[in-house]
Amino acid sequence: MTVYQATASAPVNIACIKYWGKRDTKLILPTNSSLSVTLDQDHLRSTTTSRADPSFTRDRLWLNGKEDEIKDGGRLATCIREMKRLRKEEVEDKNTDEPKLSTYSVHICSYNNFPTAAGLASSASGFAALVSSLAHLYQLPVSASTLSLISRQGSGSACRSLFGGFVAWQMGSDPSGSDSLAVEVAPQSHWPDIHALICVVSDDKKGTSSTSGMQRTVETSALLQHRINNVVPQRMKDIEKAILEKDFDTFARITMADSNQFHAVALDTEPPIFYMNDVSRAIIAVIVEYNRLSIEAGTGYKAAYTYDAGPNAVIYAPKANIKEIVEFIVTYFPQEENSFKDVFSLFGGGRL
Ligand code: 2P0
Repeated sequence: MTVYQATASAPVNIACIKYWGKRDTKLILPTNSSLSVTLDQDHLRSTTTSRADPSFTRDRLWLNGKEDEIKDGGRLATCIREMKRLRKEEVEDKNTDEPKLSTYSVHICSYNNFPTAAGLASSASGFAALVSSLAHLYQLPVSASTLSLISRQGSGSACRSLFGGFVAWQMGSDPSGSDSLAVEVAPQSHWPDIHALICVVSDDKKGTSSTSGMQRTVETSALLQHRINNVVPQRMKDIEKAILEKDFDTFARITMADSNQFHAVALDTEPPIFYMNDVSRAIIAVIVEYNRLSIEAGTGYKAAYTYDAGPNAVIYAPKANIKEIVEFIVTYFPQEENSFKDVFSLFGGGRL
């Protein structure tokens, strides 16, 4: 008997230009393009195994060993349905000898190998790994950008985790979502000197989920309209150029400015949303001072901070600066309650 089973994994990504707001909540079409760095480390990944079998009576999913409901019309159901559609159209309709896997139910098991204490969003790596494993199972002859159209419908940021290195999610303009997809800006090998340091400030569950928070921002923030119309389009061009030219000063300036503006639009939401805490803000002050001293000495920017929908800092820096940054962070923020729980070094480094 043939066993139809495949395993794939996908890493976490951290945005430099933030996605915040949808113009279509069902198809998950964003109000602006975004750009991220995929953290290429073995210990921050989701790994998913999918199996199709004619004896299965319904689609089922287990997350970290616990069964999760696949709600009708929900994001998981949409991704599975769309992958089965691709299997039928791209494989079974073209070669009628192929087994009709699109008609079988699937069982899916997914694990995150990073501690939930890291406070990192798992939906991006999770949906990217799910779509990758089904693509292997179904032997789909399609590109990562095509798969990104489907992982996007699981979680917006998941479309960017299908590529390594520097990745853009082009917002697109078609109401069907057919051009809202991820593309590679540059592979990690283009600029391997950039490292990322994750400083876990708090592992508390965040108060406002990204999904509901961003739609409140769309509905109530005037500043968001300025951001999506007048700011992000130019920033996308400028940061792509900076990445291609390995211009760290520009990369750092844009990354920090976009983190600041994302948190400003969160604050401009009614009622306001606060994701950073006092420790987050103190880390910003330290990085700003570190850069100021370096700029005054004529050596340019040394590090860039960015914060997602939570208080944890991600610091991008050239490899040569990482040791120094870790040293002063540990000095300023000794490991204690309400301070760092952990510091991770990514892009070749491991846990410090
Ligand atoms: C990002 N975030 O670009 C931004 C920055 C959070 C802050 O993508 O509703 O979990 O599943 O599409 O992808 C978080 O949004 O939201 C996010 P859904 P998602 O990384």
